[in-house]
Amino acid sequence: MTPLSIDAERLTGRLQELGQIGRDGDGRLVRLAASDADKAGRDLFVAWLREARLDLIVDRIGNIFGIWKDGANTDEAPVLLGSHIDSVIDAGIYDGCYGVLAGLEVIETLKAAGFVPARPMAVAAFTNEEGVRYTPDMMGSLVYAGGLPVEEALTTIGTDGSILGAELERIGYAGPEEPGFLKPHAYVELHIEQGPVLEREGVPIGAVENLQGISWQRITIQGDANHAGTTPMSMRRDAGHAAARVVTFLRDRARNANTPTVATVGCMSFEPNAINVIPSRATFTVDLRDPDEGRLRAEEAALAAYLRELAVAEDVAISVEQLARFEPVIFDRRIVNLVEDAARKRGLASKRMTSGAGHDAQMIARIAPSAMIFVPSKGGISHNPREHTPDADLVAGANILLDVVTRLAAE
Ligand code: HGY
Ligand code: MN
Ligand code: MN
Repeated sequence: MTPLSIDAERLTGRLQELGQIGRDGDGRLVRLAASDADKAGRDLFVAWLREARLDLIVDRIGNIFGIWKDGANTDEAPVLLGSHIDSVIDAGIYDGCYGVLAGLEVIETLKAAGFVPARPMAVAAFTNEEGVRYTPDMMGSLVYAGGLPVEEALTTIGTDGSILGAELERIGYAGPEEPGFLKPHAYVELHIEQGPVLEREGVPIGAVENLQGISWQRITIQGDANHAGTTPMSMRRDAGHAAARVVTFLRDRARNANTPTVATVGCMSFEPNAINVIPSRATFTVDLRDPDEGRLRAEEAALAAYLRELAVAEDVAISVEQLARFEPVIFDRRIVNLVEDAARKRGLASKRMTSGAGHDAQMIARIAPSAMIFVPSKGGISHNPREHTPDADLVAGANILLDVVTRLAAE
């Protein structure tokens, strides 16, 4: 008997359609949390939820839920699918959106096939997974899982000086429901790998068993502005140079460590930012990650020690603000086995792997058995408009999600 399959054209067509929402004047995809572009993407997703005749609920942090109850025992906890539709700057079209639209696709496929689930099913689009405009990342799912009070999250000030709660009100997604209103029986998130492993090994399905720890910091170095031409090198308090030393310290340490540790300085700004003025201030971010909590702590301690030495050596003042800190997460073994089992039954190879990226699943894992399914990323590229996954891989991943969810919904 041919196994049930999702509607490939509908899924890939919607991915392309949503992928056009939130393009800026240069054609870049910039759908930052709670922006007008995010609103437009949310509105399109909500329209598809209504078309699918799902119950629509929005919670106070703007998480959107489409819930399918027909015939199910509504006393039972639902199987939850989902991801996010907010993006980074100049993003690809698959990160997050693939998991949200595949979750909806799975529900629509099961409905059309006359499947009567023993328990309800729901698909969620979580607010502000990327954390680019408001930190921390995975904010909507973190609030949903009880890791951050919603009142505190709503007061978050963005990189543009906006306030998250006011922005959610403005775009019409400050919902009434308390975050955490629905306790999932299980959560499964389908996502592009965003790394090179699956493509390099020619494996179509990743059974994600764990996710690495994340540490985000904002560092401010205060020196002295002075004349670029008249100030001798020995008399400078150059915040720009000190910042550059931190960047090379982090990179050299991570590259030479021979561990999975990764370190990234993604944002940096100088003041007064003038060609002939020695920077008085440098503000930059540090993203440290490692699957091992002990090593991640050691990396944070090494950076702190280096900053203390640097402050003395460069005669500058250095302050640090923690923006996000999440420990590594181990996903639910049973669901990981279901993913491998589903792949085997469809004749697909699968590989157990660690997620290098953060995902909403790491937050929902705090309140329900959770796991993730990866599909290959072309060239391992993501957070980049060249992000791509072939349709055949997108469909294969969605069918594995379909099979896993069918098993979970029937129990
Ligand atoms: O930062 C991350 O790993 C995710 O894309 N928010
Ligand atoms: Mn993502
Ligand atoms: Mn991302």
